[in-house]
Amino acid sequence: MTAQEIRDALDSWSRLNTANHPGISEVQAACPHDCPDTCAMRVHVEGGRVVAVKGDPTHSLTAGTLCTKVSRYAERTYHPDRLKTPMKRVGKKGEGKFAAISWDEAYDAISERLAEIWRRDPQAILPYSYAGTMGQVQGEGMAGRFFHALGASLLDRTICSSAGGEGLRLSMGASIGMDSEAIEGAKLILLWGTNPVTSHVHLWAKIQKAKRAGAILWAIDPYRSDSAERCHHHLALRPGTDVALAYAIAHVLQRDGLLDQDYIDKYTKDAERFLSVAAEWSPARAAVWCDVTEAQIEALAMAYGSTRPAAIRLNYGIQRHASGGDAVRAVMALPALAGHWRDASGGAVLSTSGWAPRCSGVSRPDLLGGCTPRMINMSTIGDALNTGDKPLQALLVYNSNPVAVAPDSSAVRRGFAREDLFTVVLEHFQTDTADYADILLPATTQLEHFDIHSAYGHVHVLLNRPAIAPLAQARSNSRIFRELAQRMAIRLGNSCPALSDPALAASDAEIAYDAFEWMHPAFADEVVPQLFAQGHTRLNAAQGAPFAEGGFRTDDARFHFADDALNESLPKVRPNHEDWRSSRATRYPLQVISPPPRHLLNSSFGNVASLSALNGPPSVLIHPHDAAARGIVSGQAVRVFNDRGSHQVQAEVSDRARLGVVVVFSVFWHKGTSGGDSCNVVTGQALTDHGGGATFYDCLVDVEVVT
Ligand SMILES: Nc1nc2c(c(=O)[nH]1)N[C@H]1C(S)=C(S)[C@@H](COP(=O)(O)OP(=O)(O)OC[C@H]3O[C@@H](n4cnc5c(=O)[nH]c(N)nc54)[C@H](O)[C@@H]3O)O[C@H]1N2
Ligand SMILES: Nc1nc2c(c(=O)[nH]1)N[C@H]1C(S)=C(S)[C@@H](COP(=O)(O)OP(=O)(O)OC[C@H]3O[C@@H](n4cnc5c(=O)[nH]c(N)nc54)[C@H](O)[C@@H]3O)O[C@H]1N2
Ligand SMILES: [Mo]
Repeated sequence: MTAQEIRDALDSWSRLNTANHPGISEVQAACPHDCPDTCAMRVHVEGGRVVAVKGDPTHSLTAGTLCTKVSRYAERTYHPDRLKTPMKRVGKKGEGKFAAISWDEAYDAISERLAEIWRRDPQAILPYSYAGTMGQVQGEGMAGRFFHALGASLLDRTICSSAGGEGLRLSMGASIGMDSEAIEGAKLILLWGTNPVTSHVHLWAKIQKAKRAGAILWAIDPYRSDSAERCHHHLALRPGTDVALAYAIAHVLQRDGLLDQDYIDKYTKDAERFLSVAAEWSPARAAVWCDVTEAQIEALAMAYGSTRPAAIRLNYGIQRHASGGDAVRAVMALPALAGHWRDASGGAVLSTSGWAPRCSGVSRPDLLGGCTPRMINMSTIGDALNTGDKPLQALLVYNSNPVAVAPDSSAVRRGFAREDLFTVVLEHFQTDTADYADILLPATTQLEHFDIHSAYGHVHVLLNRPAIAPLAQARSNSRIFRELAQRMAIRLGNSCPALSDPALAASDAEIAYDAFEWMHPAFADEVVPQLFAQGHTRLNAAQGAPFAEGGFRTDDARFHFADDALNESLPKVRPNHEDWRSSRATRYPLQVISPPPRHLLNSSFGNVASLSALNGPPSVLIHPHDAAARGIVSGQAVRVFNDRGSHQVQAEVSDRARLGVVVVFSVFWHKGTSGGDSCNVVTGQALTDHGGGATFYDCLVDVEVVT
């Protein structure tokens, strides 16, 4: 298709057209959530109202079914608590008392205050956003243009995947890996720091297919997750010790002659340096470090060195610790040593996002006009709001709920409570963060706006056509930032000419066009026509065994075991920030991890009643010995606490938790818990080794009965 044909097709997809279809109609959509599956959806509309949201049977991963959460998307959309009008704060910060105002009043109030702050210092303004929607249009498409035109401080979006992303960049050159769907042909599958039954549920169907065909499944996870429970083997290592385990596997491969020397010589760089460190990490030594048995490591390494095809599915759970980036580098090294990249169903994958030819220019960094604003790490927003000699004065939050999801909630709340901070929140609901807004704006959901998506757990691109008109007075993020740009341009005039750039008036379809390199080979042949014909398409990428002959995105196309630009060029075994053998552990002897429960999506479904019923109340899994030592029995109310805070939950005594490690599920809204504090009151703001990532699962606590 020509560029003009693509633009026209996007324009047509961006329009609501159910009005043309009397009676029941089916609208093609994409799931917006932050999940590797990025499902294709069919939205059933009857008389202008959505009656059902279903999985698209023609999309290979979605295969006609949605997860329980998103099949309730209509319930979430029509929820009585949806924000209906713009509102301004009338109570104290955090109290959550608001009065309705008109859109004009809201824009006036925001533009007046932002202009005043901007005149003193544009960098006193900060966007705060993450992946409430992963769409290119409602994500940074227009919002990024707005903040770049203003020259606002930049947000380093580190809260989820930046350590792993940097680990991939250092070793593979980009966020690429095997096609996750090819896992169904593997004979050995390592689920390493991932719980697909919960957090990547459509992949589970592929894994089951492999299992039925004889594949052996290993889970490498500190607790017996729903996925680990269904594996043949489970290695319950201490959180944050994966680098040592990977070195020990490499140790056995080398010791037992299981290396693919031909692959190493032709397609990798610095393997001998990696292997010389591995030589020091015998299974016996790693067993002590990881707190597992030597026999388990030997068995895992032997299986890995002698089974083909062998696939490793990692996910971001592995990298929320001090060594998160190095854990990813060390695990990705294993298929390069054993030559598993030669097989279409072998290799490893953390993210597939780099296969999609996305344009980073969609948010128009060129509008900065050459200036380089400071970068603020979203994972330390607590510190950023409370310290520093040039304090932030304005925060615009969209697609995120930082008061609940960012680490060290007490610091975050203290920052948000600052009387001199001007906070605007774009939301569907009055979340914990919305409670602190000065101006709260009602945003549209995926059923009410247009978007285009690529994915991080498969290699498809998907369209989302709006199914219904915006509810009440909701407006899409893109529209809100477009309109705010106009207001700001009037106020600031010639002092901020970038606000009058045509990029800030672009339609949603034009933003979608700008989001991808449409002439890239990944879009060749029938890929683009198919996108517009059925609403989703598989890219020409990651076919077969993409790294069978190198082809990594590093400068020399080889896999890199080391990087000499770093202080520590090889992956390093280091203790956690909050190490279980440290003096801090005498006060707080238990490690805590806080992975997602099945029926929450970060904090996004925190208020959907039918899902809350399925999740049950916030709980902690604690090993019977750790429970007995504290006089804890199942069903009791307990406190999970440290010097940063205390989170009240219900105890579930179970050997699904290993000794010394408790599991609290997250992220519940603070105000949805019995004590008013959710799990991030205990997590800290220390960062990962690479990528400045959050270290949610690197945390020491103790647990006691609530008396
Ligand atoms: N239902 C549901 N699905 C989701 C989400 C959700 O909230 N709910 N969140 C989505 C998002 S944003 C993301 S990033 C992905 C996350 O997807 P995953 O990374 O799969 O999710 P997590 O549950 O964070 O981590 C997976 C597993 O890693 C384990 N783990 C923790 N620490 C370690 C460690 O040090 N080493 C090893 N080997 N394992 C460890 C945890 O116990 C957990 O079982 O899921 C997405 N999908
Ligand atoms: N303790 C602990 N904390 C964690 C994690 C953990 O495992 N443990 N996981 C971390 C991870 S992996 C992640 S990714 C982060 C996630 O953190 P966030 O990205 O903040 O995700 P959500 O909590 O789902 O909040 C997204 C918000 O965006 C809103 N939203 C959705 N669509 C739109 C839209 O179109 N417009 C607007 N304006 N708003 C919209 C939703 O209503 C929701 O309130 O949390 C992190 N926090
Ligand atoms: Mo995430």
